[in-house]
Amino acid sequence: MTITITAFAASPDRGRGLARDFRVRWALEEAGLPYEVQLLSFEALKQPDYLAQQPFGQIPAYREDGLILFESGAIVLHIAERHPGLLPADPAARARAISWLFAALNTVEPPIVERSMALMLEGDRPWAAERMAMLDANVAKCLVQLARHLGDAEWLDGGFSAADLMMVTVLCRLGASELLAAYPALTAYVARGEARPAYQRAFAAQLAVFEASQKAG
Ligand SMILES: N[C@@H](CCC(=O)N[C@@H](CS)C(=O)NCC(=O)O)C(=O)O
Repeated sequence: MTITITAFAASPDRGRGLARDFRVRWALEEAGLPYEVQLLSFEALKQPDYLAQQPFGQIPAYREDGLILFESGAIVLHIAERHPGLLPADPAARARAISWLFAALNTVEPPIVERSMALMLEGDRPWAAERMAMLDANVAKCLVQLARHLGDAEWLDGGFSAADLMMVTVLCRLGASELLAAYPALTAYVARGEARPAYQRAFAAQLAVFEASQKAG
């Protein structure tokens, strides 16, 4: 089986593990699957041959022999369902882990991304402070419930799963913000994810691409 994923040739996240190929790399590392990476420019993402793989012209896409997938969540779930270590064997626990995987993507990620975009693009607008207060509150609403659910458990539901992988990548988008720091249990949860050897390998691989792009100019 040959697996190829797509990633940015020069990632705007500067190799900090935020671009969404990272979560796929991490899942592949957890599953012990070797993979190749096709590096693409922003321009190449919008070309018809790539749109045939990823209809929105984004990274990541995933190719596994004849199969082509897109959407990082669907790709991580595909890997997790076929390889041990990312989903529990018990059907009920497996279904709960998948709920949390969707929660990371559909409930927690959107307000975090909306806030990041506002910080990046709207900080100089006259209404920025008022809007930021609302966006912070939306994120905090998720974090308070997530921290309540996690309590002093290590992972979201029993052992580490694809749900934790996804949730940690989503929370990482908050960086060192005070929003996350207000919840020591969540900060420790993210640190546990980041300490996993598979995370470290995925991070180093993504960073190496960015560093090479800088050297190449
Ligand atoms: N929902 C998609 C989002 C993919 C996505 O937003 N990718 C970004 C990088 S993290 C991208 O390719 N942006 C370039 C663009 O939209 O032109 C997924 O999870 O795979």
